[in-house]
Amino acid sequence: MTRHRALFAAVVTVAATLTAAGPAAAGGALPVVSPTPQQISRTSADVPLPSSIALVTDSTTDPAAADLLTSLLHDHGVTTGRHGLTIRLGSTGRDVPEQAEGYALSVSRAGITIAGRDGAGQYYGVQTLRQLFVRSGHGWAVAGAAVRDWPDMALRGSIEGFYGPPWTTADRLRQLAFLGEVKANTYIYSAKDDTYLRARWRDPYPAGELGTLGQLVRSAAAHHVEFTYALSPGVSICFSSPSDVAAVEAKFQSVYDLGVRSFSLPFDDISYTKWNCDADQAAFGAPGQAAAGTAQVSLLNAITEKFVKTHDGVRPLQTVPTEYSDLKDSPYKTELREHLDPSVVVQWTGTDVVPPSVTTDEAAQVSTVYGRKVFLWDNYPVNDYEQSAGRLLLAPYAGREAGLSQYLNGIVANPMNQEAASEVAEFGAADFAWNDAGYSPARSWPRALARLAGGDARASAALTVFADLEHLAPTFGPTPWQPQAPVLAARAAEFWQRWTAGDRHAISDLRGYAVRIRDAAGVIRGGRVQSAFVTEAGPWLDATALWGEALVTRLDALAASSRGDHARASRLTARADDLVTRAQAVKTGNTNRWGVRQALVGDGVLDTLLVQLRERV
Ligand code: GDL
Repeated sequence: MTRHRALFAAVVTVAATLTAAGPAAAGGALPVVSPTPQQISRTSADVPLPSSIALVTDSTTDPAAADLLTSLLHDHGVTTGRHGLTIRLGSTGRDVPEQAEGYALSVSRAGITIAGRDGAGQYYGVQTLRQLFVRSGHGWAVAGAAVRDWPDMALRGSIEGFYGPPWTTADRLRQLAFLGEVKANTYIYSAKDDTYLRARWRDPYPAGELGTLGQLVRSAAAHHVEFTYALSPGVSICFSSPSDVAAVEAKFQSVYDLGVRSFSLPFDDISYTKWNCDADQAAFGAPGQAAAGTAQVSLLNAITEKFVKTHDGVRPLQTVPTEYSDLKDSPYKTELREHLDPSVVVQWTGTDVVPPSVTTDEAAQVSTVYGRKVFLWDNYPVNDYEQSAGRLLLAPYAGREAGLSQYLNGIVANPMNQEAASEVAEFGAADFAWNDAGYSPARSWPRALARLAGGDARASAALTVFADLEHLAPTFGPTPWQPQAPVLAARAAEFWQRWTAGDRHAISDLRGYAVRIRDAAGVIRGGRVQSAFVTEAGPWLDATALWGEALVTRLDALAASSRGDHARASRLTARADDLVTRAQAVKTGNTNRWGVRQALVGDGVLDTLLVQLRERV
């Protein structure tokens, strides 16, 4: 049993409350399920999957859940008919949790039952069943288990809220499917450089754009994801102008007609202490923080009254206040606290735009300041700011305190311009938002990487080596909140300790890891890793191969010089110098706000190690 399996089994034991039978019952440890279920236990041996099963549905069965179940069964060579093992899918059944989106799942020789509190619950029950399939001879079986599960936070997912090239339609479709897979229910469409959302917010969509949006909205629904449409009028709106208020309504109406039922009016990153029209001075007084609060509240409350409450099925309006990254009370926040309709959901990024951590104390304080639970806009793994230039952010989702679900109504991660690479951190964010008490970065991160590797163990190991070199998580200041290359840094420290003590075998141990760095790109490219990730990470993979080869060569030079073969040592040193020059010359594509930069790999650790090794040759 691997270490993380062992840890997981321990959690399962604690969480198991369903039956007297624990994980030790027939069948052994259960497969890992992500997000970590609230309650899961082994109840019987694995149930062999016959070639045909009887799928029992009723009027409560959710169509998206039924579609997912049918395709899951077909993918495992099973046809659905009237005979065979019974699978029931619906919203009726014993043991269904009270919580929205909850579900109960049981697998035994008597049949499989998935009962959801609602349609989403059924869908999530199927997503769990998907992870209980295990190989059995030439066919498949399903692990005998009982699960009762529900999310701790009501809103979970991502906000496409970064600057720079927005995601493509293919990126967004991939993201929506991913969110459904990790039981996340929210995608907020708020790309800063999408001209119809911000710069030209008043302009109606051309037919082609509407068609594409409609496709996204349908795809979101098929994955039980709420497509939240975020219009940012703050750059030019005249708050007191009835025609501008009507323009917001018209824009919302145009996407309501496509099926959108969740809306946001973000006011982040605007100048709020000047008016965009003279009329606002007359309506709200001299510009300033309090006046800005009054003006924004007037729009948010008007849209709540005139649009949200008059349209069937529309969720509470969301907003991002202009002051979104601190805890201090202010005249602006006082306006929001005292006058904003209580139904409006307020977003907050933490104690900074990119905070080093988010604690329950902070979340409790901010809910006092805004007079409501807030919705965390989590600026990780976004990489649109200077400190993140040249980087992929592949470290675990970490630094968020267990217990936040009591104070937040949800978390959305703001991702990178690279969609597939963002799924590593987003996987952790979804896991945390589902079950914050059961969350551990050390358990969740390897699962995120294994998922990206398509279950390919070799590729997963290579991705782990690569992600260590893309581990630095910057803040807006000089100090990162997650360090660069912690595994390589620890290996380098151990190497120097042994080297200084005169242990020459230290070279071959570090060389083994250097070979893994050198070969990681080839293994990732040759394995079952998600192809979009391989494309996005291309420059970083190219650079990693060169840096790895440089490290191998430097270690060979050191070995040669310690044997007294100085001619070979100096040949290898020259070769390593050339590899370093070539590695430093690898540039990112122009796919970020920061444009073309050096593709950074293990910077501060790998380059330092190479310099230190050169000095010893
Ligand atoms: C911000 C912006 C966001 C950007 C992020 C990181 C919020 C609410 N707004 O301030 O669009 O991606 O910083 O640069 O975070």
